[in-house]
Amino acid sequence: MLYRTEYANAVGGFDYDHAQGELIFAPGVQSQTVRIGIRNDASAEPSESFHFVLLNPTNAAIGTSRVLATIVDND
Ligand SMILES: [Ca+2]
Ligand SMILES: [Ca+2]
Repeated sequence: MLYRTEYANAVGGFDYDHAQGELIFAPGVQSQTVRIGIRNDASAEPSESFHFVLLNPTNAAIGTSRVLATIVDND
């Protein structure tokens, strides 16, 4: 299946590294890890969020295809 990040109020390429790709699950494998880079800045701001989206499963069903990831401000 494919994955990608989508903007919410955080901006890909500015607040985090936009990511997309393909996940291939071997038989019996139920989880994988995708690392999304977070970009630091010096602005005091509200927490910012982006979506992590799964799509186009083949021979499988997706339970939850979209989740919201929140970047907690550190300034
Ligand atoms: Ca920011
Ligand atoms: Ca900040």
